[in-house]
Amino acid sequence: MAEEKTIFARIIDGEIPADIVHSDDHCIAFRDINPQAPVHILVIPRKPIASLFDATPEDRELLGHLMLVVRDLALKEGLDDGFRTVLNTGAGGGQEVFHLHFHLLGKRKLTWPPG
Ligand code: DGP
Repeated sequence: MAEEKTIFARIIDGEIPADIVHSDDHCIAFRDINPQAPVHILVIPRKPIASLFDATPEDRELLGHLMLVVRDLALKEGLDDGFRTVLNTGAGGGQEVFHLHFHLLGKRKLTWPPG
């Protein structure tokens, strides 16, 4: 039986609308539907990697690309003062959508440790 498509795969395929702020051959980025900060963007690979557990050495370049897109978007959003990047992995790590994604959060004071 075919695996059910995640909500993020459906956004990539244009089946569900999203506020897309970046798109290239390897990834897209869009604003989180439930923002936890004034800037809250998700950067996701087009390749359906379920979580960081599922990444392989083959994904090395792709993961690096995602990080640089996070950086570029942070600067574009004016987060010169700093920002937070979160990668929730697995249910125990707070992951809800099983399509790997980086959260980019900024424009509010971010405390540590996180909740
Ligand atoms: P995580 O818990 O790390 O798996 O984060 C999933 C995030 O995805 C969560 O912050 C809410 C966001 N999200 C879930 N469904 C949608 C959607 O349909 N559209 C958008 N833009 N964001 C979504």
